[in-house]
Amino acid sequence: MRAVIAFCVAILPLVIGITWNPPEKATDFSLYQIYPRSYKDSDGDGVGDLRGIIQRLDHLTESNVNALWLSPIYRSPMADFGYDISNFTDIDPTFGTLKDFEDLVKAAHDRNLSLILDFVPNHTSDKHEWFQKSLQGIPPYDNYYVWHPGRVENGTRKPPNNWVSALSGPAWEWRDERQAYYLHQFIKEEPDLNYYNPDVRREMEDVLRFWLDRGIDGIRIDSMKYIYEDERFLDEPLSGLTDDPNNIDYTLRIYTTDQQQTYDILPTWRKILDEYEQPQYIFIEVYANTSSTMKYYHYGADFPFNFDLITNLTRTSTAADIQHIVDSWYENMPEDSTPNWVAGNHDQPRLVARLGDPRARAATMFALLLPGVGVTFNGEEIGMTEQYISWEDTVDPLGCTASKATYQSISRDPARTPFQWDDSVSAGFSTNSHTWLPINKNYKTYNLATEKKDKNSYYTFYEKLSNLKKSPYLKEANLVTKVLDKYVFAFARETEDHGSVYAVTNFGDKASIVDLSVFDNIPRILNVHYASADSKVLPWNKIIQIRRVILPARSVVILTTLDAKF
Ligand SMILES: *[C@@H]1O[C@H](CO)[C@@H](O)[C@H](O)[C@H]1NC(C)=O
Ligand SMILES: *[C@@H]1O[C@H](CO)[C@@H](O)[C@H](O)[C@H]1NC(C)=O
Ligand SMILES: *[C@@H]1O[C@H](CO)[C@@H](O)[C@H](O)[C@H]1NC(C)=O
Ligand SMILES: *[C@@H]1O[C@H](CO)[C@@H](O)[C@H](O)[C@H]1NC(C)=O
Ligand SMILES: *[C@@H]1O[C@H](CO)[C@@H](O)[C@H](O)[C@H]1NC(C)=O
Ligand SMILES: CC(=O)N[C@H]1CO[C@H](CO)[C@@H](O)[C@@H]1O
Ligand SMILES: [Ca+2]
Ligand SMILES: [Ca+2]
Repeated sequence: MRAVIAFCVAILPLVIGITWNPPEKATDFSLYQIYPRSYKDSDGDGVGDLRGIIQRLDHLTESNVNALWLSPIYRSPMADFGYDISNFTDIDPTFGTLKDFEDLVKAAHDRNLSLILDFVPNHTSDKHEWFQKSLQGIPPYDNYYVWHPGRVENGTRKPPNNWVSALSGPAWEWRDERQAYYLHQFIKEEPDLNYYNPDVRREMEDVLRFWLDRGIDGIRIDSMKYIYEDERFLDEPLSGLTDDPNNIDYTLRIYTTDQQQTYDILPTWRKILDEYEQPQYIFIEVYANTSSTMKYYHYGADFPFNFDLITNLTRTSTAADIQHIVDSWYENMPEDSTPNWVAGNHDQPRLVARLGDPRARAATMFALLLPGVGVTFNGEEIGMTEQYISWEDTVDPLGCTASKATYQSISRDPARTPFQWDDSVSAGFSTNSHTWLPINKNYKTYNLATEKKDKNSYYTFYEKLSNLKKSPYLKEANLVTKVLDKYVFAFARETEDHGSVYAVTNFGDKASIVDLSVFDNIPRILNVHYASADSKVLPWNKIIQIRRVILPARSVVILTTLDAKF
């Protein structure tokens, strides 16, 4: 009987990956987001503060961070934990004083760390003096916000149109004092400023100068796409996704987001920043489609944040999906500009909760080894997971406006729990055993001090990546991306004279054997710089043949050429 020979041929989509060369003056550094309430509490009240940040700047230096971005520290009633600002030129007492801030700027600069502030131009707190005066119709504040008398239908007064807040519910709130509605694109305690009013634009320019005079190195602009609204106040077309007029997805936001005036205001801010000697960065927070996002590069931003690792990378992503995520940014970005990769932030579930470990490590590897600025949200360098927060302990306004049955899928609290420094009281975050959000119960295992001693820990991995990232040779290295198997994606960073690094990840649930010789210029053998999986298969600091590399299920591997200078 003749033997039947079965051929098993893996058919891969024929996708040619990109080769990208960093521009001459490429900006390539590591940016770290601090959520001040949760980084370090210096005075034992259970909430993080500026002195706490100063005490723990060494962690940033050790982690090769170049710039820190602080979520809002301004005076605020904390209805939205600082994004509701009642005084743009003062520090909230929770966080400290202006003197503490000045000390922080100095301490950061002493360590060559740039300090970026969150600039929140779209709205103020309803407790802001401007809004209180606007409410009473006192000039010139009467026109600082977006007021509208609404429309009367069959004798009943109704909001001017069908606009929905970006956090759900109507975007309009009635005030008897003014006999009018005001617009709030976020919570009702956050009335939108009226940017058609030149007085408002001037006030916000003064706010920028106030902080620039105190030595900051740039701004991260919050909720940029919401700044201007169409002045005709027309109904937005319905999306058809839901019949609920209070649902976030009820309308297509063509009159409340991405207005041309929103782009046009950016160069006016750029001009102010450029009046200062030290280089000033502008980063933009925007979740929008590719063309609307990329457009910010042309209006004076260093970059709009790239959230594709958050919005598009999932546990089931294929290698082709991942290659698309990576290639798209470089392909769509204007020439000679700065790419960037954001792995997480305070509005998203924790990276490890989203992807599981070790797929999360792949995302961290992308953020730090792909060319450009890599952004880390505090806690993600130690792989912090999400803590269950009871309904009673929930404080996020988004969670609180939901019901006991639904809050868990909406609340951002689980991703905001205090940083886990060590295994002492409150994970070394505070001397107080009661903290503003509960400490994650797993802190005895997952904390910076313990992880530093464990070669397989998340932090050890992060440290290795950050050491590679800081190398001047890697900053000049090109980028080549490849799909090696259905779930195996790899990219190379190649230099001419200083060696190369190959980053490989298997997102699949099965082991895969791949041939790395699809990379041109690759030598026959490479050093295993790091492997997340079984050390018997890929022992660290051992040499392997590139033609048959075994990648266990869900694994991350970093390989370097023997001549690598990083
Ligand atoms: C903001 O705070 C500063 C410093 O406390 C104060 O001088 C200023 O008047 C305040 N501005 C407003 C609008 O409340
Ligand atoms: C300070 O950091 C910048 C990049 O953030 C780097 O270019 C410069 O060499 C650093 N200076 C020192 C003294 O480390
Ligand atoms: C207003 O009244 C008219 C006539 O009674 C009716 O046809 C219409 O549906 C009403 N509109 C609303 C919005 O209730
Ligand atoms: C992206 O969004 C803008 C503004 O909302 C819209 O004008 C444009 O058509 C969209 N582009 C694509 C490709 O969907
Ligand atoms: C992200 O996913 C959306 C929806 O599937 C898709 O249209 C888009 O091309 C993806 N973007 C990237 C950069 O992968
Ligand atoms: C990522 C981010 O900063 N999101 C903020 C956007 O703005 C709203 C309102 O200011 C905040 O609630 C979000 O936290
Ligand atoms: Ca404190
Ligand atoms: Ca607005």
